[in-house]
Amino acid sequence: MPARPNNQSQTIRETAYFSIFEGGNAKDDIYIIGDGNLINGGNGEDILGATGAFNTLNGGNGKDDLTAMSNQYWPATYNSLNGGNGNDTLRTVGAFGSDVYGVGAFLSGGLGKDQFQLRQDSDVLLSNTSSYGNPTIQQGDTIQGVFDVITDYSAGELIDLGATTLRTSPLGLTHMWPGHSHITLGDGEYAFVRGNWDGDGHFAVQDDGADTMVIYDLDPPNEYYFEYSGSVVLVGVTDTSTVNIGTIAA
Ligand SMILES: [Ca+2]
Ligand SMILES: [Ca+2]
Ligand SMILES: [Ca+2]
Ligand SMILES: [Ca+2]
Repeated sequence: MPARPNNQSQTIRETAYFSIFEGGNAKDDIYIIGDGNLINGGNGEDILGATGAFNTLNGGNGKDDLTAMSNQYWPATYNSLNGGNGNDTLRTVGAFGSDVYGVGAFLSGGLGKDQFQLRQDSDVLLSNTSSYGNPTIQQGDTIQGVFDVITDYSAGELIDLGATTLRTSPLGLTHMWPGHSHITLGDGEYAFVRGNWDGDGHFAVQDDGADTMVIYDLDPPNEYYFEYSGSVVLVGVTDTSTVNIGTIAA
């Protein structure tokens, strides 16, 4: 693409594939629909967004706002959001159909005190046959869904899930058929599950696992026979008392 003045703000709205978009030193506002793009905000407080798959958004220096979002035609999967230096906000929005699994977005806040606003809805289920008949999630179960993944969560960083009630009772399961049990949460509830993430769309429940998953639910109760949920893996986090679930100020 043509060189642009480095110190002038840019607003870019394009559909593109495997293209590179370079922000300059000023505040850039770039939103791309498509796959495989690289968007670099550079210095300044940038607003970067993508719809599609395998896009990489780098906020660079400054307090940036990065979003990966699905729309009605394009799911947003396997995008990477990297805040870089500064206190950044990383966001995801998406809805996925049944039996779809993988990664929504890889989220890395980088240096600074970053915050995360996640609004995913996917078919989060227990995928192993041993789950059938279990009253709740237990060691040895495997969770499958479209997960967001925070790769560098630091203690105290705010995660806004649109659900603020920690579920204290065991998670419920709705048994559809053997090997297909849905995790059920109440409206506005979230819960922690310890285990090991496989690098994609599976999470093995294990009491002494290396990672933590947070499952959350915004759905109105009883609207469907089963409910979808959001889920985020906190890589390398095992002490849930360090996880700050709350609401980002408007
Ligand atoms: Ca910039
Ligand atoms: Ca920036
Ligand atoms: Ca930044
Ligand atoms: Ca940062």
